[in-house]
This record gives sequence, structure tokens and C-alpha cells, in this order.
Amino acid sequence: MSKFNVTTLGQFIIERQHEINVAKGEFSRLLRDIGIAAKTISREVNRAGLADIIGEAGSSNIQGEDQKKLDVIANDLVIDCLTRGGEVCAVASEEDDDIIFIDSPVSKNAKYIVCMDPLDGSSNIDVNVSIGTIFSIYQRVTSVGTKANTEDFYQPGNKMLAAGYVIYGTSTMLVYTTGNGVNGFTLDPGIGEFCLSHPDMKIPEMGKIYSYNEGNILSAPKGVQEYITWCQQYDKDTNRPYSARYIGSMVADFHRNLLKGGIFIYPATDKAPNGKLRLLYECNPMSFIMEQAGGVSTTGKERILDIVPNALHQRVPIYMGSKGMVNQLLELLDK
Ligand code: AHM
Ligand code: MG
Repeated sequence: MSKFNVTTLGQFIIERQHEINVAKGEFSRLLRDIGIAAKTISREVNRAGLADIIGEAGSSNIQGEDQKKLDVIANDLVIDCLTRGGEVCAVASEEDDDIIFIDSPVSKNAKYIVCMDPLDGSSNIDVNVSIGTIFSIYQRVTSVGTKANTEDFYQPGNKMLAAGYVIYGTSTMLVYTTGNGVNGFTLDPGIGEFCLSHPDMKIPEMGKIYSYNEGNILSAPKGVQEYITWCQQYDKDTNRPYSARYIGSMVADFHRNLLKGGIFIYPATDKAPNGKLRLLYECNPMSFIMEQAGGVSTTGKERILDIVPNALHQRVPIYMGSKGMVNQLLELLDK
């Protein structure tokens, strides 16, 4: 029997490449490059308290939010990795106002575009709480060899080829889907590889955790207010009251709910009338993973993955998680 009884991310990508309908070698190399970028970001995140890299970078992103140094570092690391890999012609990032075009000698025939939030949950960096990276991959719709444009990025989420996230928590994990289920890999620092630790992840149909910033309750839609009150009422048959768990890093809240069962709620608020979370960088990739794990993701009116984007930094309300819980909330929103 082999003594090497782990499956690394690289091995897994090759083993599963028959499931993909696009140029297999190139797509596998692209996934591999994202894995390399994730390991490098993980290293930077782990030494954030030691090196002088926490705190503000002095620049703001398009939403007027302060960028942290680690945001900038993570953004640059992914773009460098993708540039050298040669499979991607353009990237849209939460940290950049416009599309970043990749024009390197090796990327002349690149077929793919990437949307990413290089470091999500940035308010948690300075306080040593879990943060994450979110990515998604699409095939470009404009001709290979020409300059990519917004048409490539305004594809609905249902056209996504792959999506994933990396969580920098008690350990670093990479979770991804190519539309054939969801698999999770834990970084083994000893060998420096992501190893398959959570095969075929499925979210329980019901859970008892709700993840919502209750500081916004007064300006939440009535249906959300009623749902939260319902979650808090005692009822032994439905196992209530539920537990409130809100980290403020979507990746971490999502990851816990995926494993345990739960619902993540970020509706429109007075401060953010379209919701806070971005369709391209946060909602679409997480919705693809959620659906592939058997869960539901919606704006309350429509399936997130069916929205045709009209701006790179578009925001939408989002309700996602265990099927039973999201459906209960939807009944109240519809009333
Ligand atoms: P960021 O991309 O600037 O870090 O913002 C996104 C984060 C999510 O990870 C999280 O779910 C949300 O913002 C928390 O926002 P709030 O503090 O308004 O509850
Ligand atoms: Mg974000």
C-alpha cells in the first residue's frame, strides 16, 4: 500500500479534469495557479502580525473604503500568478476600479477571465479574525486574441466555470466547485500542499444558525425582521431559539454554515440600499458553491446566478444557506 495516502489539490484537479467541458490542460493550469496564489497569500496572512503589513495602505478602492496593506498584497499576488500562468486575459477585482488587462507574451491566446475578492472581510485583518479570498472563472465571450471588455464580465453567474474560496482560519482551506459538487482541501504546512480533507461537501437541509448583522435590523425589510424574531422564539419542535453567529467575514460565516447548516443574510439597509455585497466578486461565486452543495441563494426576488450584471461593482441583497431555512425566510419576504 502506498504510504502517500493523501490527494493533493494538484492531483485532484488532474483526476477530475474529464468533468470539464473546456480545454482541459489550460483550465487545470489556471486552477493550479490560483492554488499557488492562495498558498502565498496564506503565508502573508500568517505573518501579518510580525511584518509591518497590517493597517491601511493609504489608498481607497472604488467604493471609497480604505484598503488595507494586505488587501493590496493579496491583489497583486493573484494578478502576478495569473499573469505568469498565461491562461487569463483579464481580471476584475474588488480592489480595482476597472478591468485589469493581462497582456503578457504567454497570455496571447488566453480564454478565461477571473473575478475576485482577493481579501474579503478586511475589517478583520487587524484583529486576527478569519478572512478569505473569493474567486470565479468564466470563459471569455469576446474573440480570443482581442482585448477583453465588459461583455466578458457581464455574464450571469450561471455561466461560471468554477468558483472557490480560501479561508484563512485555524487552518487554511481551499473550497471549490467546477459544477460537479464541492470539495474542500486543507493546507498541510508540513508539505506545503492543499490536501483533500472535505470531499463532496453538502449543506444540511436545515440548520439552527443565522448569520446576520443585527445592528441593521431597524432598516431591514419587514420579512427579515419577522424571520429574525421567529428564529429567536422558543419552540422545542423546531429546535428554536436558533443561534446567532456573525463573524463579519462572509467567507468564514459561509464556511461555518456550509458545514453545520445555517442561513447567511445581507439585505438592503438604509446605508446600503442595494445591499452591501458585490455580485461579481462575492455573491456569484459563493452562490455557485452554495447551490452545488445543495443550498439556495437568492436576492429574495430572484436566483442570484440568473442576474445579468450591469456594472463591475454592482451590489445585491443576498439570502443563502440551507434550503429549508432560506425557503422559510422567502415565505415571510413574499407576504
Ligand atoms: P469587504 O470586502 O470590504 O471586506 O466587505 C465584505 C464583508 C463581508 O465579508 C461581510 O459579510 C460583510 O462585509 C460584513 O459587513 P458588515 O460589517 O456591514 O456586517
Ligand atoms: Mg469583500
